[in-house]
Amino acid sequence: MSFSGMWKLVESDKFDDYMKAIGVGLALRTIGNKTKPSQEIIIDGDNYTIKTISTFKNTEIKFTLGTEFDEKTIDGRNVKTTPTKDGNKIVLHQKGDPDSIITRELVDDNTMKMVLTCKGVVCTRVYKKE
Ligand code: DKA
Repeated sequence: MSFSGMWKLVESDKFDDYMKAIGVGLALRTIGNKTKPSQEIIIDGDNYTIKTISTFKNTEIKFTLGTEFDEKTIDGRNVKTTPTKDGNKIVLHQKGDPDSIITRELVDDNTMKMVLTCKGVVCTRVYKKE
């Protein structure tokens, strides 16, 4: 079982609330709610590359587990992110305005559950292997 590969969004719950919590305005939320991104995850030891591909924007983050990095989020915030691995979860602690935690959990070979939390809002997004 591995995070490596290409994933496609198939389900999303409370994403609008999450985007509100992180401060995304109505125009961008409307786009965000309609967009079904793909994510490509590439793993080399403790080094991860996550590419998010959508009709709205393509972004890429690169990090090493345990090492804080500067992340520019898809909505344009600059945050300091600490990536860790906890069993079958990759956890990104984003410190910024505001703080947020994003986890990706490998549920089975074909299913990755993403949980995004901010200010008490918990958003769940399910991705399937393409
Ligand atoms: C995802 O990869 C969601 C990532 C969070 C993006 C936050 C703001 C997006 C605004 C369009 O499934």
